[in-house]
Amino acid sequence: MLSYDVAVVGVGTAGKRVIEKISYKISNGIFLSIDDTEWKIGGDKVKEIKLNVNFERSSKRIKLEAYKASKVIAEEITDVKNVVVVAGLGGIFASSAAPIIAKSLKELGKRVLGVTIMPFKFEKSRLFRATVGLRKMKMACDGVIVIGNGEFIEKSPQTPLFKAYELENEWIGNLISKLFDRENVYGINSKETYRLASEGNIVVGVGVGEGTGMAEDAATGASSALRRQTNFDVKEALVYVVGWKEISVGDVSTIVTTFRGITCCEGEVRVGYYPNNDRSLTVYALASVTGTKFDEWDPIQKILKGRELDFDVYSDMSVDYDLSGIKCLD
Ligand SMILES: Nc1nc2c(ncn2[C@@H]2O[C@H](COP(=O)(O)OP(=O)(O)OP(=O)(O)O)[C@@H](O)[C@H]2O)c(=O)[nH]1
Ligand SMILES: [Mg+2]
Repeated sequence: MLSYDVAVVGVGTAGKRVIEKISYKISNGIFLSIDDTEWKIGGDKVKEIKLNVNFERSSKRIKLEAYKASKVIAEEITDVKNVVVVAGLGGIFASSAAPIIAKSLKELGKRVLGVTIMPFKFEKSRLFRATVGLRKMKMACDGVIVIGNGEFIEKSPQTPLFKAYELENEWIGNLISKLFDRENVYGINSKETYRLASEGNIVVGVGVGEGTGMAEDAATGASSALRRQTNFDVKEALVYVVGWKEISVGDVSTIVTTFRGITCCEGEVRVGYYPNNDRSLTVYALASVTGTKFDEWDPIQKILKGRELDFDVYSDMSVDYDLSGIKCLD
């Protein structure tokens, strides 16, 4: 019987788009998507579960259906210990469903890593819901990685939104595949990722470099993206360097020195290296920080310290459920 390293569950529209990318990049994984839209993911690697919430698309209804769906997911991934739940937060669907799915999978003994995508700052009506959703994900998961849509890429304002998403989804897919890459002898062990992600506030920065200054440029891009997401210095970081196979020891040293200089990181910086045939370098940095700018989108968090809004995820939920409303698309 085949055994898999990881199961990746994409929740909501953004989650569904990202899981499509990931399914082409990770060879030893199981892929599931939970959403309520009809479009079909390309390829045949992703099992799609469509939640039936069209008639009453409320947060409460989505949560109940998500709770039921988590039982279906559990059956699909019985032999897998590591689960990644990917969700774009801020809409109704994933902000409601993803914490429920993460929590029930964790209760079944899975090691759950959340990868949450935060809205652009201009999506004003979504910021509060996204941050509350993030808070729930932190409580539900063993660790959460936060990706800011605005900061993940140094995009030009002229870039069409769908292209920015496309590029970003490609990068998110690459990053997640590196987190579970067990073939590369210079890689970072996924246990390290879980450990760092469980430390509280983890943000991601990415930078790309080409040509002679590629190491410095890529490290500067990733570090500057991190700086924009927090007023605090980086405490500790995992740095994934992907690309140019002839990278030298000097380049790695440049990456670490540049990273430390810009992020003022005094703690450990661990570097994993993932060579390929590109003539460029991409640096993904996962950094642990004391606080992020996303915290400011949720002022209630400061007032209610420790007392949670609407966090009893199973309240009003009957455990005597009926799975017939859940449709798996083939
Ligand atoms: N990186 C990336 N972010 C996306 C994409 N689509 C949406 N987002 C972001 O993710 C957030 C949540 O959006 P959706 O995934 O569309 O929301 P949803 O969970 O499906 O919720 P509903 O709007 O209720 O359907 C948005 O605020 C966007 O910032 C995408 O393809 N890639
Ligand atoms: Mg949607």
